[in-house]
Amino acid sequence: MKSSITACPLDCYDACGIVYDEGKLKAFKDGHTQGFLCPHLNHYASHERIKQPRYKGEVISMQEALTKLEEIFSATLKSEILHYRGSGNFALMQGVTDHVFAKIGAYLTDGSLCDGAGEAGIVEGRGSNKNMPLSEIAKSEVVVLWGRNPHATSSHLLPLLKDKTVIVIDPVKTKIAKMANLHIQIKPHTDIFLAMLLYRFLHIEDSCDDAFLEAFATEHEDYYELTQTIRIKAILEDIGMTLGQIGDFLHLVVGKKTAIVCGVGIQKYRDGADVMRAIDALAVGLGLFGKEGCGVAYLGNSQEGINSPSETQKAKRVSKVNTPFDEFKTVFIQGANPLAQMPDTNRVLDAIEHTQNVIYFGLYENETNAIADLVIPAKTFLEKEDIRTSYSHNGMMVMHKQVESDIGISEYDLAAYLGNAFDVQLKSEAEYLEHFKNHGVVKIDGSFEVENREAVPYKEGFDTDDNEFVFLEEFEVPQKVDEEEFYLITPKAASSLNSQFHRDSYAYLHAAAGFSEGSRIKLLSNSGEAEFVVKINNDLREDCVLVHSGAKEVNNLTTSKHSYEGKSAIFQENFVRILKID
Ligand SMILES: Nc1nc2c(c(=O)[nH]1)N[C@H]1C(S)=C(S)[C@@H](COP(=O)(O)OP(=O)(O)OC[C@H]3O[C@@H](n4cnc5c(=O)[nH]c(N)nc54)[C@H](O)[C@@H]3O)O[C@H]1N2
Ligand SMILES: Nc1nc2c(c(=O)[nH]1)N[C@H]1C(S)=C(S)[C@@H](COP(=O)(O)OP(=O)(O)OC[C@H]3O[C@@H](n4cnc5c(=O)[nH]c(N)nc54)[C@H](O)[C@@H]3O)O[C@H]1N2
Ligand code: SF4
Ligand SMILES: [Mo]
Repeated sequence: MKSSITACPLDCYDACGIVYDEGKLKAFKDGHTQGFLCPHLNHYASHERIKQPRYKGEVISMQEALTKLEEIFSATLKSEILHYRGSGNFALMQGVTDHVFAKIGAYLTDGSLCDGAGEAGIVEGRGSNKNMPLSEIAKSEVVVLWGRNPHATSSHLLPLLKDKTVIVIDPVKTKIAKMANLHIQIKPHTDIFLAMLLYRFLHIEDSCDDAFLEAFATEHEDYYELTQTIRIKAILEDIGMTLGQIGDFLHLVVGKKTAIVCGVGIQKYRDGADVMRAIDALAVGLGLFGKEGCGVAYLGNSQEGINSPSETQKAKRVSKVNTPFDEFKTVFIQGANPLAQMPDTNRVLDAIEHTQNVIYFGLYENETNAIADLVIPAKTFLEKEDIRTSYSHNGMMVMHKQVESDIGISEYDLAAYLGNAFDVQLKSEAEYLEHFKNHGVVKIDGSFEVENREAVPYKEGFDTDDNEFVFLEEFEVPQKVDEEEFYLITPKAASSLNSQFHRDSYAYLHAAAGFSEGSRIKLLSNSGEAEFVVKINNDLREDCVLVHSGAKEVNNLTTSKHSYEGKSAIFQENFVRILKID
């Protein structure tokens, strides 16, 4: 009998389990999904998708599209082909195409548009990125949401916060900030100061977990000295908080089972790795590692504990942050919308226009397929077999095909077609699925999890050479805005998943910034400019402009420079000026 079990494919912390019931998507009652999905999946069927392939604007059949694809590849030196893959669908079969591209000698990408800087900071400090899963956050007494907006991006965290002490550190008075026991409405890009000041006062108050420090962080005195280089009064004033709030924070967390739940908001900066590492250091001072219900949750590596069946080790790669599209004759874009989601759109557009063949393989119309020569529709997650893992829990979610459809082609079938055309061996689809599934194990409570992932990592110390935490030894003082400038923050919108679904298009400002609701403004940064309609939101700080990720043209304003560590995009490094248009 056909199984009705699947899972949401989207790039989202929660990776919810789904039951497909006569055309309706219903949430798993058990486990973290807790019986509810979010608006993206509740309205999944209402989003218009690309139904037919096209070449140079003309509708063609799928067979013609595949023949065209083969022709284009045959006419291109394989080292002049780039495979640019995004995260529109997070399930594991997406990666099968990597294998074929690597084997024919095409380029793949490396680097990150997402969490790379933070991850680099974690790895420098701890030697690995092992995440605190949702099931452990459930056991905490205190949850610190540090640059994470659960009502928009991880709603299945919310039921776990019930009856817990909640602290929010966010420049925006988010919904969760309004409900929290303590909200620090921090100035953007100043979290490193806050984390270091908290460590310093933890030490001054003699509240560090000394046994933990002696066992796994013996360089702590040097780190304390580093924290002493910060001028307390001036910095507190600058970042928008009081000494009282430092005291309140420590009072709420010391001696409590605490989860510090970080989001990507803290690390969209060139020193994003250091910010994350300073937060980790605070957790070390509090002795939060290796204990039940304690730890730091970030975006774990969703593929932790899973060996990739794709042979891509020898593939040549270019960065996915400042990709030199113009150095390639043929660019194959899969599950991504680089013309909206990569930084510095003007640069991307200019580079991609110098590419002879742009091929887009995806679900929706957007600014990238608008400039593509060949458009190949994909199958939705309901129309193909797949399996997925998560970056916030350890579950492995089997995704069975639910419906037959004439529209689109699956990633496996497209990879198999190319493999056949260019002599690349592929395993059967069932073998790939089995390969992934073999990394899972059924737990005592009946849940299916990735086998080699620990619920409570770092019990025996860190994964560094000597099992000790490696503290920051220096840090960069972040740049400050001029009086005429604003911080540009670009968090996720509740209504869209980056550039999929309902994309928000406003620039949000505090009323005190002096612009009226509905007026048109131009934002200017040293990367470019973009026009928006103003919405007033007094939950923002007066020195911030908020434009959601996925809003059209927001990335005209962002730089394609990399973070110092982690080869990551730094979407919030630019400041903006505002010009009134009408
Ligand atoms: N609805 C929805 N859900 C999503 C997504 C989506 O687009 N829409 N995208 C998915 C993806 S790809 C990802 S990576 C995750 C990311 O999800 P989150 O980690 O929640 O990331 P963001 O929404 O970018 O930022 C979170 C919070 O950081 C705050 N912030 C911004 N700058 C700073 C700062 O300098 N310091 C501090 N302390 N906070 C700051 C923002 O105001 C925001 O409230 O969400 C996933 N889930
Ligand atoms: N300014 C700013 N820019 C940002 C961010 C930010 O916070 N601020 N966030 C960044 C982050 S965290 C991320 S992760 C990136 C995300 O950026 P992208 O990886 O580009 O993700 P999406 O915008 O979700 O676009 C994904 C595309 O995937 C396609 N797709 C969906 N499902 C499938 C499928 O099953 N198969 C195939 N072949 N295609 C499919 C859809 O057509 C969609 O257009 O954006 C980054 N850009
Ligand atoms: S919360 Fe995330 S995983 Fe769950 S249905 Fe929504 S987008 Fe999918
Ligand atoms: Mo992301």
